[in-house]
Amino acid sequence: MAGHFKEALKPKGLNGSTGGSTGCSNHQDEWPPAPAHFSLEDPQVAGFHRPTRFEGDIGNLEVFGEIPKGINGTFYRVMPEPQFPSFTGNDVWFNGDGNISAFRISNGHVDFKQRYVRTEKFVREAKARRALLGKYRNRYTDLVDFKVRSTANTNIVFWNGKLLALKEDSPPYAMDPDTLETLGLYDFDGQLPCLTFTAHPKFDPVSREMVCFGYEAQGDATNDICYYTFDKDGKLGELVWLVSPICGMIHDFAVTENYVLFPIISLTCDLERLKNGGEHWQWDYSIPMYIGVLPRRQAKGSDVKWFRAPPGFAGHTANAFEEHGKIHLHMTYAPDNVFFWWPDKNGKGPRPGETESLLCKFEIDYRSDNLELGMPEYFIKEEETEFPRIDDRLAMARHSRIFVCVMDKTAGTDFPFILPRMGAGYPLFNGLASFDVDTKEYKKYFAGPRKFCQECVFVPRSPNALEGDGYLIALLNNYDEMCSEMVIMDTRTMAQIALIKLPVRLRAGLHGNWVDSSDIDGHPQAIPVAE
Ligand code: V55
Ligand code: FE
Repeated sequence: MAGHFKEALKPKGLNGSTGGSTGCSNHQDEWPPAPAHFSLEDPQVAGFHRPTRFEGDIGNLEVFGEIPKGINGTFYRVMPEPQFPSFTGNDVWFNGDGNISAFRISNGHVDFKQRYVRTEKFVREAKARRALLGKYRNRYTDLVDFKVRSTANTNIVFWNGKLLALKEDSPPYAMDPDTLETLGLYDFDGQLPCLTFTAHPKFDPVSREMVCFGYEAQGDATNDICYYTFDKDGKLGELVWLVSPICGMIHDFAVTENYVLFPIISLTCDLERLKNGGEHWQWDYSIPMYIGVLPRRQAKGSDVKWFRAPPGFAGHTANAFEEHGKIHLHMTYAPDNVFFWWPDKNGKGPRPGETESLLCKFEIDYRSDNLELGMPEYFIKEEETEFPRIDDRLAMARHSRIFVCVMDKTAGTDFPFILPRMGAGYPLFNGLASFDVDTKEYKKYFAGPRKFCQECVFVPRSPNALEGDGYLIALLNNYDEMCSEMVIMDTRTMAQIALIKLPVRLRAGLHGNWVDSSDIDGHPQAIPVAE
């Protein structure tokens, strides 16, 4: 499996190494030296992004304002935070080790706990006291053979009494939801049908199924997509193998009552490039934005239809549902490559932060022979929005409210103050917004002039509250204090009702989820669709 690029780098006798046994000579002098420190020059690990690598418990966080007594549950979130400095020179922020935060809220109090996921990478590197895993999703740049390369750094979801820490290139890692102890790699009791598991599984609030997929599902650079589901008892349900038109990144997806949708990002992978030590992804301006649509139940791989939208970046999905015979897909879409650090084959791409993700709607008729979707309808045009969330009780059904991170450049952010303090800082948002797709009401919350905002989670005011009536919880980066805060807002007003101060800095995270103590299986019950 190891390529010549890796063989040339591989030393013998490294702690925990399974390499060296292949009979290659000792290339100790070619061993990439382990940087002793996180470089002060590298923006990926500077300022607010400097890893603290904190693990521990802090009880009774300081609460300013009042947390409603009705909020009872845990906010879990994950951030990539490298345990050791990379030896690859330009590590991307997506490649750090997954560090899981849990904020347990009850009776107006917040207890905080944080633990790294004990991935194979984390454990072997801790033992070696240095980085061993090389570039993002390029095993040929590793210093040892890893069975699983997961960094477990993208999402943390509740399933069957466990937390699953997710990276889309690998199976999940399971964790104890109370202690955050890593239980180990999780293959669903031997049922996992392929090599990968998405970082964005969807939870059906009616059937209680988890709807999943993996891409590059038969290994690096393969075009195979595996669509699969687990029922509420943890048993494998649907299982369909499909072939993608390109080996592109499928980061998020969407599910309706009867369909599964796979939007493909125009970043493609090439095995030769990997073997030569290159990047996993390269942008391709010639590729349309594909959206694969597959019937959700009892489908064959050949039932998939690949719809095409104009070239653009498929961001996160808010939700999808069916109405009047059409599939409505609400997601973010950007005109250019949001992941600018993976440019095209000529090095062409937008400058950092130049292209903006916008919330929009695609309407798709699965039965149509016309596969060209045309431009989506934009919901909000005036400013960048990403990390859309809905009231999860309406997942796969008709929702009206979308909660989203927003960058309102006119809101009063003190950019000259923040920019030198933030380190590599994408994505950047200075507030949250609520958008109603029916009334078009757009209400914003601004975090403050020296704060940025991370993805939110929605907490219903009560189990049978109306759609979207409740609270939002999100982390803020406070650049005055170089510390993190957690904000709780009321969705009726989009105003802050409590601010919880952390004595530590939590870097940019990816995704998180709310587990309410009233949930029977970690997920909310469906509520009737509003008229
Ligand atoms: C994303 C994040 C990832 C990744 C692929 O936000 C896509 C998108 C944190 O890792 O590996
Ligand atoms: Fe994501």
